[in-house]
Amino acid sequence: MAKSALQIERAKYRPKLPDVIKGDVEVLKDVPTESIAEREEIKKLFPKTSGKSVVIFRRRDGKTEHPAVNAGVILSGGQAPGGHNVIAGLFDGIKRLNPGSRLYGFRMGPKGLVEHEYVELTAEIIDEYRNTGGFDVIGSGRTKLEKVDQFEKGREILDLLGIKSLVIIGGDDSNTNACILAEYYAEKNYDIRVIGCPKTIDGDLKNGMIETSFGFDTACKVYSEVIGNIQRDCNSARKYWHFIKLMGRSASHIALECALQVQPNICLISEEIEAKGLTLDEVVTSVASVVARRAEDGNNFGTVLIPEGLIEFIPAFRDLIRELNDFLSADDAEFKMIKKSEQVSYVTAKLSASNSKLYASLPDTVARQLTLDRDPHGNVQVSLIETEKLLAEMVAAKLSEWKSEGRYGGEFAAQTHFFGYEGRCAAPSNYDADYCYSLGYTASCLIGAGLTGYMSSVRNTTATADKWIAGGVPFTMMMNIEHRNGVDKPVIRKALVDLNGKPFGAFAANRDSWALNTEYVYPGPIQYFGPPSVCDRPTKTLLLEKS
Ligand code: FBP
Repeated sequence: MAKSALQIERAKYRPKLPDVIKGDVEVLKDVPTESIAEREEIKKLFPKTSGKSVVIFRRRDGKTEHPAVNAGVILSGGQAPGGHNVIAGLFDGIKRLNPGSRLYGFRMGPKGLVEHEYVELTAEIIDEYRNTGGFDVIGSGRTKLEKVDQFEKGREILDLLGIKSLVIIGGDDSNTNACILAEYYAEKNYDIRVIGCPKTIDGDLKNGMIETSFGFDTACKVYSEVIGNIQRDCNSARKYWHFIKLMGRSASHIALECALQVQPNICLISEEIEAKGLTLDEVVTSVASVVARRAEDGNNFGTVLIPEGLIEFIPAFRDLIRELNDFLSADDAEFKMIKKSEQVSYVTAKLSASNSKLYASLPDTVARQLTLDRDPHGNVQVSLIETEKLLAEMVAAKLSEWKSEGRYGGEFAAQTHFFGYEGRCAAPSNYDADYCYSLGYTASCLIGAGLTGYMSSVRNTTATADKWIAGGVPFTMMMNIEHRNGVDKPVIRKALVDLNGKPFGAFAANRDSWALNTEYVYPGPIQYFGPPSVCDRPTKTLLLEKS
């Protein structure tokens, strides 16, 4: 396989590990935990896996004999930089437990487990993928593991391969399913344990025990580099407003982190828009007002960052989406029979009066995008909704209205962008390379300790890697009950942007100045070689949260 010069050098990088897991470990257990909400319901639903303690590993001198283990690994959901290093850390970790240990990768996500598609991951394969982006070593997929027959099909292959521990690398939904699987196998007394790893560029799988999900660091750095380049272009040509939508699904963490890195003129934060109960027209008016004020200074250019999930946070849209979700999950077959050209009017007629009015008022493209297939977890695929175009068009319309009233005298030309796939498979930054390798290695320690129902947890990551804390958090501790796909379900709670948190606070304190003055920062590309102050720097979000 041909390789770039950077790939060749980067393959030699040795990810840093926390000191505590460099040798043999002993397990320290804290007090029993409870779920974050709906405690009684969660306890009833997960009698075997709830109530466990948080565990922390401490270094133990000497070498304990450990039998060889066979482990399985699955990459689940969207790609995130560093996944290969999680697998490499897991591989090295189980080999350290016993060189006779073996690792099997299930292909193309949870589907590989159910359909018995797998590969043994040998040292040769692992070495090919160290420190690389992507999930291509085994592929990923969004099959939802939720049915007993899937669990049983999984058990067949796990038994056949002698696999006693399965590691599922995924986001909140995939780890929720990992919890359900762990509970099922424990309840059935099968000799199979399930461990999770926090993955997603969205940054929304975090809490007191999980500092960040892997991939967030690299993806934000890639987007910030490109936004910085656009800002330089825009400050050079001085003729375009760039509307930039950023991946991240519901939460605005990516948009906020990029804003902290590049200091754009505007960054919309969905969680704030929801808290203020703003309408779409109010959002458009706020953007148009900044455009108009900058035009007064002769600055007919600027940047607007838009979180992918914005539309779901505008209260009227949220109600509409909720009704659409329930309606589509109940009447999907009937809906699919309707001719494409008639779908919008069909849906309009089915909705309640207020939702129907809003739906009918939308441009046809956006109305259609709102009814596209949900993902297997019942979420709207927000990446398919072109909010950046919708906003750019609506701001243009508002400005021409103001122009005709003599309230605006500038020039407005918009460019739209959507950044998501550009960053999801980037070569991991040092932070992600180290964090991921440590998460995988920690997962091997959880396997060595015979634990199930835990997510691998590496903390204190703003310190140097030798001081990181490694351990495990019970899945159930992060759970609550939410309304999904028309029913109430136990799920790991998504972390949205905290409007009282320091990252949002730092943004809010500066945004008025960034709006009017041109204070762009140009972060430049990720650096893999050079001073640690540049190469090992975590995200601004994490630094502020830990400050
Ligand atoms: P995960 O939550 O599975 O990590 O996915 C992240 C993500 O990149 C979101 O930001 C985005 O909305 C979604 O995946 C897009 O997924 P797909 O490419 O499968 O449509």
